[in-house]
Amino acid sequence: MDAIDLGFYRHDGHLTVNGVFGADEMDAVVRDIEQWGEAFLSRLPQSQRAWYLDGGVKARAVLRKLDNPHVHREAVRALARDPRLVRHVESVLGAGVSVYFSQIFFKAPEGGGPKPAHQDNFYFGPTDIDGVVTAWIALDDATLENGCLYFGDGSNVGPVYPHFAPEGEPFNLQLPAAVLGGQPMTPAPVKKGGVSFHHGNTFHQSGPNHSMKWRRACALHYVRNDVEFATPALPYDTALKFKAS
Ligand SMILES: O=C(O)CCC(=O)C(=O)O
Repeated sequence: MDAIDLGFYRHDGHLTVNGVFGADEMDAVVRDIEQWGEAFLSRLPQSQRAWYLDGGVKARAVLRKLDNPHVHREAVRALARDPRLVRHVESVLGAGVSVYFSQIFFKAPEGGGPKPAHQDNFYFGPTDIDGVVTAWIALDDATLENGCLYFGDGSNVGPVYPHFAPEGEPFNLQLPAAVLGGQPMTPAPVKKGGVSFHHGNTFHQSGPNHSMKWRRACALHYVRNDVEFATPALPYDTALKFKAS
């Protein structure tokens, strides 16, 4: 297996590696996540619906995301410690890495909503801005039509900017238009089983799903084992940190 192109990653702040996992492996994870999602949705209290449901799909209640699948599902822990993935993460961060936080992003067909531009390091507030990399695993093909990620090339070398949250959505922290103005955003389609890596400072966002197909992904937010989180913008439970190597 080829080594990750570190020069590209450090210059652009993101990198896509296709074929890390097989399509059949992704299907098995999707089946497991669907089961979990159904049970989760049936128990979801009214007070948490705004956080978890996709506001873009009006006809039915569908999940936008699930938090910390690495805590709840062995199938995701297996991905998190898989040497085919960890070797790439370690070549970016150095030896000894953990998953600090993880998310399943569902983005349902015909309306799954966009995710506004943000920097993961604003959410997490790490003691070393270069100590965090997100491995975004494509559980389906992610395309321009179904809402792939877009990245601000080179924004990884800039600062972490203040974010704002719209009224009633304290979880939806995002970069202000004044910061985003001069930053072109490059689409990054990924094949099912591929992984898109991004630096914690890299601006990124995703579009709405205009297609008839799901765009599901599992985001594993890795951190080098010596990094701590001094200024998190949301409450993260450090006890859930999972040592992958
Ligand atoms: O999948 C998405 O739409 C958003 C992903 C994201 O923000 C992340 O992985 O950090």
